[in-house]
Amino acid sequence: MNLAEHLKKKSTEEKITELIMLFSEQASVIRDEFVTSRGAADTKNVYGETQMALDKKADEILIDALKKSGLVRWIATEEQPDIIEVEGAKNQFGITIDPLDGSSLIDVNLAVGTIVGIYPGHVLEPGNTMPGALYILYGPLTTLTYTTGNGVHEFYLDKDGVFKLMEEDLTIPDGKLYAPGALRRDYMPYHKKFIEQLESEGYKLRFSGSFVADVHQILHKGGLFTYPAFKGKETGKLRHLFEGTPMGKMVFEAGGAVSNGKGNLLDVKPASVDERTPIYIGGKKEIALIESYVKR
Ligand code: AFP
Repeated sequence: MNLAEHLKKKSTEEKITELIMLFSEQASVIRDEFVTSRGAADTKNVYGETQMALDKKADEILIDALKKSGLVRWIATEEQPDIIEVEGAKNQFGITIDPLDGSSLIDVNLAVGTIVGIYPGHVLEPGNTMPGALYILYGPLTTLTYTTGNGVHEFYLDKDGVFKLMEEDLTIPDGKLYAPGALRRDYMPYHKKFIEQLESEGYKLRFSGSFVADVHQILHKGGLFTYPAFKGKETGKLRHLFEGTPMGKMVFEAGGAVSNGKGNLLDVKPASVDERTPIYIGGKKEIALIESYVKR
């Protein structure tokens, strides 16, 4: 079954179907750029990070496609300083995009991905208002995983450029992997104790430097990804809107949870488009454990 047939089978609203299909059509276009747009672009994004040529290219491809389609009113991307408002848009949707998460891994040929959050209107709203989210992972296979609140479903791009069903109704299993961001020497005391407990229980380390790829692995194998608050940076590193809430929505819909350490990240309304957040994402058991450490 292909993606279009699956969206139909799940009785997905027409406007959301169009949007998911539009993103799916950009996957091959972005993938082709991996060969042609290699290297750094010599510019910095709003966070002061060096942009890779591919970061910029993927950003352009997605913004152009969305603007032409008129399917959304608001576009926020990690590479743009301001939210774009599309004049004459057919729908009121707001979209958040991390065009290429993990892009510093492109030059060493590890998996990176595109992360998309869909909002009913403006994007500065809590993640629990999202009707859907998706991510495209460029690994040995190119895969697209989506949710519209009716299960989490994964597809692979076949040789004819069509996304075919790989796994339906994904649920996060019990597992013992942990992917811990930040330097150990900068851990907060509660976080240090939490990580030590996971280690004493035999959790195995898996951290690639690509959030989307690491969370994808946790979604399939269980456990937890974290990029916590750390000494000198109480807000953590990852972006609430571009990384936290869309991947949080995916994991939540697969039976897991996402937290900023104090509570459900999906309940938090971000104050600005570039807001960062501490993040814990994975199995419910692990999320309950860190929240209990933070309270102690
Ligand atoms: P890039 O997109 O700039 O490579 O950043 C990736 C990222 O935001 C996230 O995908 C990783 O989990 C995290 O940064 C890795 O951060 P460290 O380099 O501090 O481990």
